[in-house]
Amino acid sequence: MKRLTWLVVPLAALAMAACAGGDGGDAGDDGPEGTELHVTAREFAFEPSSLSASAGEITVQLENAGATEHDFTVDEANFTALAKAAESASGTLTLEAGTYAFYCSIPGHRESGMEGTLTVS
Ligand SMILES: [Cu+2]
Repeated sequence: MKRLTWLVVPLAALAMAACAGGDGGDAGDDGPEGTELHVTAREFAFEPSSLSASAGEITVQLENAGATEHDFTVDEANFTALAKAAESASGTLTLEAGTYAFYCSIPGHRESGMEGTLTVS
């Protein structure tokens, strides 16, 4: 009897540890992390110009591949991430489901083509 107990207890502990690990992984996937978007800016366009994200926290990684500074602006979130030439910037904004315009707010850039659409669902 004693031998059986020694065997069963460690097995039960292992099984519980495996379960806990699985649950933790699921929680992470479901989402407090939110969406991470990677966008490249140059004269005068964003790549890609069409983005999609899950509602909630959205992290924007802006890479400026251009020769002058550019930013990534979403008016509804009061958000701007500004990157100098050949540098990058990041920031986090929160959005509900909907369709939003993003653009570069440097004068003249949006008019030259630096705008796109962010779809949040
Ligand atoms: Cu720009």
